Amino acid sequence: MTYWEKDNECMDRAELEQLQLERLQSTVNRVTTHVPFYRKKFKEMGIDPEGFNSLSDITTLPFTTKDDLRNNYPYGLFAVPLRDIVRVHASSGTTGTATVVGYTRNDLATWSSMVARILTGAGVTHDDVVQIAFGYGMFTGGFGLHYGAEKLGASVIPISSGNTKRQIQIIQDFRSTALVCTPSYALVLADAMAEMDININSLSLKFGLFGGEPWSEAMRNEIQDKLHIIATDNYGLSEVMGPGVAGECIERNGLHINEDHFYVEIINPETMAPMPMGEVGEVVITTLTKEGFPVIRYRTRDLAHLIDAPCPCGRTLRRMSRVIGRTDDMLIIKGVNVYPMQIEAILFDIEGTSPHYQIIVEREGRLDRITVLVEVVESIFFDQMKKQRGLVDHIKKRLAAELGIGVEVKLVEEQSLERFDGKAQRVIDRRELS
Ligand code: DLL
Repeated sequence: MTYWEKDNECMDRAELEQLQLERLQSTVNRVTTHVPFYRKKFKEMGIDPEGFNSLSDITTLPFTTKDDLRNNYPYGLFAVPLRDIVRVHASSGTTGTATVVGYTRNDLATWSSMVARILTGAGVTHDDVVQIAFGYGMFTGGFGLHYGAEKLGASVIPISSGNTKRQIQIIQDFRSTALVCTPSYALVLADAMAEMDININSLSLKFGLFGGEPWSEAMRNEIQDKLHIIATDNYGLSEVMGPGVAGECIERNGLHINEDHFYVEIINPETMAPMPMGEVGEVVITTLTKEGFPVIRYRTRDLAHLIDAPCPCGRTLRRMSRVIGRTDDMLIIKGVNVYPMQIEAILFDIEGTSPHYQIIVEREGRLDRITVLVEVVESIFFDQMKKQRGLVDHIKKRLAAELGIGVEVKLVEEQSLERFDGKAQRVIDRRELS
């Protein structure tokens, strides 16, 4: 069995847009009636919740930001009484007050279906043994993928995150066929297996579904080569649902958005104007069916573009590109915009560097400086200075050509940078401290 909602995943555009419009109308009505925050905002802006005739009217609605969620902590934006909420999740809250989200029973059913669709698109069926190495808890990754995989009928291993040795033993003993975690943790597992001299061909792994953090095409290639799997990207955020918003099919060329449940706009984050099709901007999402915690035009701060071309897999759901960065992790160095992902893509492309790196931003006087720490394979680290210097120069040149600014590069010993079992933290910004 696969989980294939052909009626919804292969609709023609006119039919889909009609469905989106009807669902948008009912969402606008729901928040006007049940969420004082939106009622007040709409009133101030003179918005008539009954006056929605076309999808493009969405641009008249206000945006919702993370600050709005924080200001209404914990339950202020819920659209149903707490007695109808059957699950609560929250973002980690490492950078301020946590944002809290709630799900009704219907929301949980929708969530499972959305994730089951994405697992199916990525190749997983009810014959698979799915090892979920995302954290279970307030983070949406573990539970989100868990219920989707169960819905699909796969055999689910809810191992949760961390404990790399145990993860590997379970992959071997339970013959896991699908691995679900962050892409950076997939590489941690791959490295640990290489260290343990495990023959990858003796494992049953076939698929890897990775998400929760940005990663590059080069990183995908590295994961696929090291683990001998088909690695797909899936995207979501807790404010909107969690995983299940969009995911790649095995074509691996963009993430199909579950457009019958989410309306996605791409805007210019400075002017708020819609971007032309295919151009990169900030992803803005409106939920179309959520009951417990609907959001209108949520500014994700993630940067991506839409892909309009048809996909050979047959799904007509429009795709979004991988997330290439965030409006808030863009570093402005000497006036130039730099995204960590640009640096990653180059490092992965260079022979002799390992996929682990860290970007340190400092201020010297008035000038910002970036230093990229790159782990290199042992043979190079202990090699002659000349070779090391050659590699540093090569990396610097490639980075300067891509970024348009000079960057310091330091080679460090393999395994010397911190590893993460969830989302990797690649950038250390020391500018506030100096
Ligand atoms: O990370 C939900 C999720 C869990 C998605 C597991 C996929 C798999 P949050 O913790 O709220 O939710 O973090 C959301 O993570 O705004 C993006 O910046 C980033 N992110 C999530 N998936 C991807 C991805 C989950 N595939 C934030 N590529 C989002 C790039 C991603 N960034």
